[in-house]
Amino acid sequence: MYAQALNTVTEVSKDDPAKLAAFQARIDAEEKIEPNDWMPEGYRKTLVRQISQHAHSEIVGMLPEGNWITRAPSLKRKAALLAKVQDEGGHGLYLYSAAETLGVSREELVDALHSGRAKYSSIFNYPTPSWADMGMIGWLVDGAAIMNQIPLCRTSFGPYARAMIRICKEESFHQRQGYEIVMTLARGTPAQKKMAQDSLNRWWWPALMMFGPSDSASQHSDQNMKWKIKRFSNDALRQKFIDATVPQGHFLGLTFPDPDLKFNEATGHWEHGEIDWAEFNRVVKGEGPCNRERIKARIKAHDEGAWVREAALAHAEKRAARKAAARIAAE
Ligand code: FAQ
Repeated sequence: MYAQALNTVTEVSKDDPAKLAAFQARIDAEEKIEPNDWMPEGYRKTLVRQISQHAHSEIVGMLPEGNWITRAPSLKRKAALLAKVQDEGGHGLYLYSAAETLGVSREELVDALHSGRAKYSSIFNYPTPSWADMGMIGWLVDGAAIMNQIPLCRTSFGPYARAMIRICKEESFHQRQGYEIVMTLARGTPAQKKMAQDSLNRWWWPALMMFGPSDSASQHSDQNMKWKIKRFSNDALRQKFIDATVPQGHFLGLTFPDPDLKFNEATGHWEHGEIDWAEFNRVVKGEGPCNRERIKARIKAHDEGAWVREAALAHAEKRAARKAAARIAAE
Protein backbone atom coordinates (compact mmCIF):
# COMPACT_ATOMS: atom_id res chain seq x y z
CA MET A 1 0.00 0.00 0.00
CA TYR A 2 2.80 2.37 -0.76
CA ALA A 3 1.21 3.03 -4.10
CA GLN A 4 1.26 6.79 -3.75
CA ALA A 5 5.02 6.48 -4.03
CA LEU A 6 4.91 3.87 -6.77
CA ASN A 7 5.31 4.74 -10.38
CA THR A 8 5.20 1.32 -11.98
CA VAL A 9 6.55 2.38 -15.36
CA THR A 10 9.62 4.13 -13.94
CA GLU A 11 10.30 1.24 -11.56
CA VAL A 12 10.21 -1.26 -14.41
CA SER A 13 12.45 0.73 -16.69
CA LYS A 14 15.20 0.84 -14.04
CA ASP A 15 15.57 -2.96 -14.22
CA ASP A 16 18.01 -4.79 -16.52
CA PRO A 17 16.25 -5.36 -19.92
CA ALA A 18 17.53 -8.94 -20.27
CA LYS A 19 16.25 -9.84 -16.81
CA LEU A 20 12.94 -8.12 -17.54
CA ALA A 21 12.51 -10.09 -20.77
CA ALA A 22 13.28 -13.38 -19.01
CA PHE A 23 10.84 -12.48 -16.24
CA GLN A 24 8.08 -11.64 -18.74
CA ALA A 25 8.74 -14.91 -20.57
CA ARG A 26 8.16 -16.82 -17.33
CA ILE A 27 4.91 -14.92 -16.76
CA ASP A 28 3.79 -15.59 -20.34
CA ALA A 29 4.56 -19.29 -19.85
CA GLU A 30 2.23 -19.24 -16.80
CA GLU A 31 5.06 -20.06 -14.38
CA LYS A 32 4.51 -18.98 -10.80
CA ILE A 33 6.93 -16.38 -9.43
CA GLU A 34 8.19 -17.31 -5.97
CA PRO A 35 9.55 -14.96 -3.26
CA ASN A 36 13.25 -15.72 -3.86
CA ASP A 37 13.00 -15.39 -7.65
CA TRP A 38 14.26 -12.26 -9.36
CA MET A 39 11.42 -9.83 -10.03
CA PRO A 40 11.19 -6.22 -11.22
CA GLU A 41 10.96 -3.76 -8.35
CA GLY A 42 7.63 -2.49 -9.73
CA TYR A 43 6.19 -6.03 -9.63
CA ARG A 44 7.27 -6.44 -6.00
CA LYS A 45 5.88 -3.06 -4.97
CA THR A 46 2.60 -3.47 -6.76
CA LEU A 47 2.08 -6.84 -5.10
CA VAL A 48 2.91 -5.42 -1.67
CA ARG A 49 0.35 -2.69 -2.41
CA GLN A 50 -2.39 -5.02 -3.62
CA ILE A 51 -1.89 -7.89 -1.17
CA SER A 52 -1.66 -5.58 1.83
CA GLN A 53 -4.72 -3.61 0.70
CA HIS A 54 -6.48 -6.93 0.46
CA ALA A 55 -5.26 -8.01 3.95
CA HIS A 56 -6.33 -4.69 5.48
CA SER A 57 -9.74 -5.07 3.83
CA GLU A 58 -10.25 -8.46 5.46
CA ILE A 59 -9.26 -7.17 8.90
CA VAL A 60 -11.24 -3.91 8.68
CA GLY A 61 -14.06 -5.95 7.11
CA MET A 62 -14.47 -7.81 10.41
CA LEU A 63 -15.75 -4.61 12.06
CA PRO A 64 -19.14 -3.98 10.40
CA GLU A 65 -20.11 -7.63 10.97
CA GLY A 66 -18.47 -8.01 14.38
CA ASN A 67 -20.85 -5.27 15.42
CA TRP A 68 -23.77 -7.75 15.02
CA ILE A 69 -22.40 -10.89 16.72
CA THR A 70 -24.10 -10.18 20.05
CA ARG A 71 -27.33 -9.09 18.34
CA ALA A 72 -27.82 -11.87 15.78
CA PRO A 73 -31.41 -13.12 16.05
CA SER A 74 -30.70 -16.76 17.08
CA LEU A 75 -27.93 -18.97 18.44
CA LYS A 76 -27.50 -20.56 15.00
CA ARG A 77 -27.13 -17.15 13.33
CA LYS A 78 -24.68 -16.02 16.04
CA ALA A 79 -22.52 -19.12 15.59
CA ALA A 80 -22.45 -18.74 11.80
CA LEU A 81 -21.65 -15.02 11.96
CA LEU A 82 -18.94 -15.57 14.57
CA ALA A 83 -17.33 -18.25 12.37
CA LYS A 84 -17.54 -15.98 9.32
CA VAL A 85 -15.87 -13.06 11.11
CA GLN A 86 -13.13 -15.41 12.34
CA ASP A 87 -12.61 -16.59 8.75
CA GLU A 88 -12.10 -12.97 7.63
CA GLY A 89 -9.45 -12.59 10.34
CA GLY A 90 -7.76 -15.75 9.04
CA HIS A 91 -7.80 -14.41 5.47
CA GLY A 92 -6.10 -11.24 6.66
CA LEU A 93 -3.38 -13.31 8.31
CA TYR A 94 -2.65 -15.47 5.24
CA LEU A 95 -2.50 -12.32 3.15
CA TYR A 96 -0.19 -10.43 5.52
CA SER A 97 2.06 -13.52 5.46
CA ALA A 98 2.02 -13.55 1.64
CA ALA A 99 2.96 -9.84 1.59
CA GLU A 100 5.77 -10.46 4.12
CA THR A 101 7.42 -12.92 1.69
CA LEU A 102 8.11 -9.82 -0.48
CA GLY A 103 10.40 -8.35 2.16
CA VAL A 104 8.06 -6.02 4.00
CA SER A 105 7.35 -6.43 7.71
CA ARG A 106 3.94 -6.84 9.33
CA GLU A 107 4.70 -3.79 11.51
CA GLU A 108 5.28 -1.60 8.45
CA LEU A 109 2.05 -2.80 6.85
CA VAL A 110 -0.05 -2.27 9.98
CA ASP A 111 1.54 1.12 10.54
CA ALA A 112 0.64 2.17 6.97
CA LEU A 113 -3.00 1.24 7.66
CA HIS A 114 -3.16 3.04 10.99
CA SER A 115 -1.50 6.18 9.70
CA GLY A 116 -3.90 6.39 6.73
CA ARG A 117 -1.18 5.79 4.09
CA ALA A 118 -2.63 2.42 3.11
CA LYS A 119 -5.97 1.86 1.48
CA TYR A 120 -8.54 -0.82 2.22
CA SER A 121 -11.73 -1.61 0.35
CA SER A 122 -14.19 1.29 0.20
CA ILE A 123 -17.06 -1.06 1.04
CA PHE A 124 -16.15 -1.34 4.72
CA ASN A 125 -16.73 2.36 5.31
CA TYR A 126 -20.51 1.97 5.24
CA PRO A 127 -22.59 1.42 8.39
CA THR A 128 -24.57 -1.71 9.29
CA PRO A 129 -27.69 -0.43 11.05
CA SER A 130 -29.91 -3.52 10.49
CA TRP A 131 -29.66 -7.30 10.70
CA ALA A 132 -30.44 -7.46 6.98
CA ASP A 133 -27.03 -5.87 6.40
CA MET A 134 -25.42 -9.11 7.58
CA GLY A 135 -27.25 -10.93 4.81
CA MET A 136 -26.42 -8.21 2.30
CA ILE A 137 -22.69 -8.24 3.17
CA GLY A 138 -22.59 -12.02 2.66
CA TRP A 139 -24.60 -12.01 -0.55
CA LEU A 140 -23.22 -8.86 -2.21
CA VAL A 141 -19.85 -8.11 -0.59
CA ASP A 142 -18.62 -11.70 -0.42
CA GLY A 143 -20.25 -12.26 -3.82
CA ALA A 144 -18.26 -9.37 -5.31
CA ALA A 145 -15.13 -10.49 -3.46
CA ILE A 146 -15.40 -14.00 -4.98
CA MET A 147 -15.90 -12.63 -8.49
CA ASN A 148 -12.71 -10.59 -8.11
CA GLN A 149 -10.78 -13.29 -6.25
CA ILE A 150 -11.42 -16.48 -8.25
CA PRO A 151 -9.10 -15.14 -10.99
CA LEU A 152 -6.56 -14.29 -8.27
CA CYS A 153 -6.20 -18.05 -7.59
CA ARG A 154 -4.27 -17.99 -10.91
CA THR A 155 -2.35 -14.79 -10.19
CA SER A 156 1.33 -14.96 -11.14
CA PHE A 157 2.80 -14.64 -7.62
CA GLY A 158 2.79 -18.09 -5.98
CA PRO A 159 2.11 -17.25 -2.30
CA TYR A 160 -0.81 -14.93 -3.22
CA ALA A 161 -2.34 -17.48 -5.63
CA ARG A 162 -2.11 -20.27 -3.04
CA ALA A 163 -3.62 -18.14 -0.25
CA MET A 164 -6.52 -17.26 -2.54
CA ILE A 165 -7.55 -20.88 -3.08
CA ARG A 166 -8.58 -21.41 0.51
CA ILE A 167 -9.93 -17.87 0.85
CA CYS A 168 -12.25 -18.36 -2.14
CA LYS A 169 -13.63 -21.61 -0.72
CA GLU A 170 -14.52 -19.83 2.51
CA GLU A 171 -15.89 -16.73 0.76
CA SER A 172 -18.16 -18.96 -1.28
CA PHE A 173 -19.65 -20.37 1.95
CA HIS A 174 -20.02 -16.81 3.27
CA GLN A 175 -21.89 -15.75 0.15
CA ARG A 176 -24.36 -18.59 0.57
CA GLN A 177 -24.99 -17.89 4.25
CA GLY A 178 -25.62 -14.23 3.33
CA TYR A 179 -28.03 -15.11 0.56
CA GLU A 180 -29.87 -17.46 2.92
CA ILE A 181 -30.32 -14.64 5.47
CA VAL A 182 -31.67 -12.35 2.73
CA MET A 183 -33.94 -15.14 1.46
CA THR A 184 -35.38 -15.70 4.94
CA LEU A 185 -36.11 -11.98 5.31
CA ALA A 186 -37.50 -11.63 1.77
CA ARG A 187 -39.91 -14.50 2.45
CA GLY A 188 -40.81 -13.24 5.93
CA THR A 189 -43.25 -10.61 7.18
CA PRO A 190 -43.72 -7.37 5.20
CA ALA A 191 -41.49 -5.62 7.77
CA GLN A 192 -38.72 -8.21 7.22
CA LYS A 193 -39.01 -7.91 3.45
CA LYS A 194 -38.79 -4.13 3.77
CA MET A 195 -35.66 -4.52 5.91
CA ALA A 196 -34.06 -6.62 3.14
CA GLN A 197 -35.09 -4.15 0.43
CA ASP A 198 -33.78 -1.12 2.40
CA SER A 199 -30.51 -2.89 2.92
CA LEU A 200 -30.18 -3.77 -0.79
CA ASN A 201 -30.89 -0.12 -1.62
CA ARG A 202 -27.98 0.95 0.60
CA TRP A 203 -25.43 -1.71 -0.41
CA TRP A 204 -25.94 -2.14 -4.17
CA TRP A 205 -23.94 0.82 -5.43
CA PRO A 206 -21.11 0.50 -2.86
CA ALA A 207 -20.82 -3.22 -3.83
CA LEU A 208 -20.34 -2.22 -7.49
CA MET A 209 -17.62 0.22 -6.41
CA MET A 210 -15.63 -2.65 -4.84
CA PHE A 211 -14.32 -3.56 -8.32
CA GLY A 212 -12.43 -0.27 -8.47
CA PRO A 213 -12.50 2.64 -10.92
CA SER A 214 -13.74 2.18 -14.48
CA ASP A 215 -11.19 0.73 -16.89
CA SER A 216 -10.50 4.14 -18.40
CA ALA A 217 -9.58 5.51 -14.95
CA SER A 218 -7.71 2.47 -13.60
CA GLN A 219 -4.02 3.38 -13.28
CA HIS A 220 -2.62 -0.06 -12.55
CA SER A 221 -4.69 -2.36 -14.76
CA ASP A 222 -2.57 -2.39 -17.94
CA GLN A 223 0.69 -3.29 -16.24
CA ASN A 224 -1.00 -5.67 -13.81
CA MET A 225 -2.64 -7.54 -16.69
CA LYS A 226 0.75 -7.87 -18.45
CA TRP A 227 2.20 -9.30 -15.26
CA LYS A 228 -0.87 -11.53 -14.89
CA ILE A 229 -1.45 -10.22 -11.40
CA LYS A 230 -4.89 -9.29 -12.70
CA ARG A 231 -6.63 -11.49 -15.27
CA PHE A 232 -9.75 -9.41 -15.94
CA SER A 233 -10.35 -5.68 -15.95
CA ASN A 234 -12.34 -3.90 -13.21
CA ASP A 235 -15.31 -3.30 -15.53
CA ALA A 236 -15.33 -6.88 -16.86
CA LEU A 237 -15.53 -8.29 -13.31
CA ARG A 238 -18.15 -5.73 -12.30
CA GLN A 239 -20.28 -6.81 -15.27
CA LYS A 240 -19.91 -10.50 -14.39
CA PHE A 241 -21.04 -9.72 -10.84
CA ILE A 242 -24.08 -7.75 -12.04
CA ASP A 243 -25.07 -10.49 -14.47
CA ALA A 244 -24.85 -13.14 -11.74
CA THR A 245 -26.50 -11.12 -8.97
CA VAL A 246 -29.48 -9.38 -10.59
CA PRO A 247 -31.38 -12.64 -11.29
CA GLN A 248 -30.68 -13.76 -7.69
CA GLY A 249 -32.31 -10.56 -6.38
CA HIS A 250 -35.29 -10.86 -8.73
CA PHE A 251 -35.78 -14.47 -7.60
CA LEU A 252 -36.30 -13.09 -4.08
CA GLY A 253 -38.77 -10.45 -5.31
CA LEU A 254 -36.33 -7.61 -4.56
CA THR A 255 -35.67 -4.61 -6.77
CA PHE A 256 -32.35 -2.90 -7.49
CA PRO A 257 -31.96 0.83 -6.83
CA ASP A 258 -31.01 1.56 -10.44
CA PRO A 259 -33.74 2.84 -12.80
CA ASP A 260 -31.41 2.24 -15.77
CA LEU A 261 -30.87 -1.45 -15.02
CA LYS A 262 -32.11 -3.43 -18.02
CA PHE A 263 -31.34 -6.68 -19.75
CA ASN A 264 -29.85 -6.36 -23.20
CA GLU A 265 -31.05 -9.39 -25.21
CA ALA A 266 -28.44 -8.79 -27.90
CA THR A 267 -25.41 -8.83 -25.59
CA GLY A 268 -26.86 -11.10 -22.89
CA HIS A 269 -25.77 -8.60 -20.21
CA TRP A 270 -27.53 -6.40 -17.68
CA GLU A 271 -26.87 -2.75 -18.48
CA HIS A 272 -26.56 -0.45 -15.49
CA GLY A 273 -26.74 3.26 -14.70
CA GLU A 274 -23.77 5.53 -14.01
CA ILE A 275 -21.77 4.80 -10.86
CA ASP A 276 -21.29 7.81 -8.58
CA TRP A 277 -17.50 8.05 -8.90
CA ALA A 278 -17.42 11.23 -6.82
CA GLU A 279 -18.77 9.20 -3.89
CA PHE A 280 -16.23 6.43 -4.55
CA ASN A 281 -13.36 8.94 -4.56
CA ARG A 282 -14.59 10.55 -1.35
CA VAL A 283 -14.79 7.20 0.45
CA VAL A 284 -11.37 6.08 -0.81
CA LYS A 285 -9.87 9.39 0.35
CA GLY A 286 -11.11 8.73 3.89
CA GLU A 287 -14.32 10.71 3.85
CA GLY A 288 -16.86 7.90 3.82
CA PRO A 289 -19.51 7.52 6.53
CA CYS A 290 -17.36 5.25 8.76
CA ASN A 291 -13.68 5.73 7.73
CA ARG A 292 -12.63 7.44 10.95
CA GLU A 293 -14.55 5.02 13.15
CA ARG A 294 -13.00 1.98 11.41
CA ILE A 295 -9.40 3.17 11.78
CA LYS A 296 -10.01 4.21 15.38
CA ALA A 297 -11.37 0.72 16.15
CA ARG A 298 -8.37 -0.97 14.47
CA ILE A 299 -5.85 1.16 16.39
CA LYS A 300 -7.64 0.44 19.67
CA ALA A 301 -7.66 -3.32 18.98
CA HIS A 302 -3.97 -3.21 18.02
CA ASP A 303 -3.02 -1.29 21.18
CA GLU A 304 -5.06 -3.58 23.40
CA GLY A 305 -3.41 -6.62 21.81
CA ALA A 306 0.14 -5.39 22.51
CA TRP A 307 0.48 -7.65 25.56
CA VAL A 308 -0.48 -10.72 23.48
CA ARG A 309 2.23 -9.95 20.90
CA GLU A 310 4.78 -9.39 23.69
CA ALA A 311 3.79 -12.65 25.43
CA ALA A 312 3.98 -14.61 22.14
CA LEU A 313 7.43 -13.15 21.45
CA ALA A 314 8.68 -13.95 24.97
CA HIS A 315 7.31 -17.49 24.65
CA ALA A 316 9.02 -17.98 21.26
CA GLU A 317 12.33 -16.70 22.68
CA LYS A 318 12.05 -19.04 25.68
CA ARG A 319 11.35 -22.03 23.44
CA ALA A 320 14.27 -21.17 21.15
CA ALA A 321 16.61 -20.82 24.16
CA ARG A 322 15.39 -24.17 25.58
CA LYS A 323 15.95 -25.87 22.21
CA ALA A 324 19.45 -24.37 21.90
CA ALA A 325 20.34 -25.51 25.43
CA ALA A 326 19.09 -29.06 24.70
CA ARG A 327 21.16 -29.16 21.49
CA ILE A 328 24.33 -28.10 23.34
CA ALA A 329 23.68 -30.68 26.07
CA ALA A 330 23.27 -33.42 23.43
CA GLU A 331 26.58 -32.58 21.67
N1 FAQ B 1 -11.57 0.61 -2.38
O1 FAQ B 1 -5.70 1.15 -10.77
P1 FAQ B 1 -6.74 0.51 -9.94
C1 FAQ B 1 -13.44 -8.71 0.90
C2 FAQ B 1 -7.68 1.97 -5.41
S1 FAQ B 1 -11.91 -8.31 0.33
C3 FAQ B 1 -10.47 1.30 -2.08
O2 FAQ B 1 -7.90 -0.10 -10.64
P2 FAQ B 1 -5.82 -2.09 -9.01
C4 FAQ B 1 -13.59 -9.90 1.80
C5 FAQ B 1 -6.48 1.14 -5.81
O3 FAQ B 1 -5.90 0.53 -4.69
C6 FAQ B 1 -12.14 -6.80 -0.58
N2 FAQ B 1 -9.50 1.58 -2.97
O4 FAQ B 1 -6.03 -0.50 -8.92
C7 FAQ B 1 -14.59 -9.65 2.84
C8 FAQ B 1 -5.59 2.19 -6.42
O5 FAQ B 1 -5.04 3.02 -5.39
P3 FAQ B 1 -3.44 3.18 -5.12
C9 FAQ B 1 -10.84 -6.30 -1.08
C10 FAQ B 1 -9.67 1.10 -4.23
O6 FAQ B 1 -5.04 -2.50 -7.82
C11 FAQ B 1 -15.94 -9.83 2.58
C12 FAQ B 1 -6.58 3.10 -7.11
O7 FAQ B 1 -7.83 2.90 -6.45
N3 FAQ B 1 -10.42 -7.06 -2.20
O8 FAQ B 1 -14.33 -8.01 0.57
C13 FAQ B 1 -10.79 0.35 -4.60
O9 FAQ B 1 -5.30 -2.50 -10.35
C14 FAQ B 1 -16.88 -9.58 3.57
C15 FAQ B 1 -6.67 2.83 -8.59
O10 FAQ B 1 -7.30 1.56 -8.88
C16 FAQ B 1 -9.18 -6.92 -2.72
O11 FAQ B 1 -8.38 -6.17 -2.23
C17 FAQ B 1 -11.77 0.12 -3.62
N4 FAQ B 1 -12.90 -0.56 -3.90
O12 FAQ B 1 -7.30 -2.68 -8.90
C18 FAQ B 1 -14.18 -9.26 4.12
C19 FAQ B 1 -8.88 -7.81 -3.90
N5 FAQ B 1 -10.67 0.03 -5.89
O13 FAQ B 1 -3.07 1.92 -4.39
C20 FAQ B 1 -15.13 -9.03 5.13
C21 FAQ B 1 -7.51 -7.61 -4.45
C22 FAQ B 1 -9.52 0.57 -6.33
O14 FAQ B 1 -2.79 3.31 -6.45
C23 FAQ B 1 -16.49 -9.20 4.85
N6 FAQ B 1 -7.37 -6.34 -5.10
N7 FAQ B 1 -8.92 1.21 -5.33
O15 FAQ B 1 -3.29 4.39 -4.26
C24 FAQ B 1 -7.66 -6.11 -6.42
O16 FAQ B 1 -8.13 -6.99 -7.13
C25 FAQ B 1 -7.34 -4.77 -6.99
O17 FAQ B 1 -6.41 -4.13 -6.13
C26 FAQ B 1 -8.58 -3.85 -7.20
C27 FAQ B 1 -8.09 -2.50 -7.74
C28 FAQ B 1 -9.52 -4.47 -8.23
C29 FAQ B 1 -9.33 -3.61 -5.89
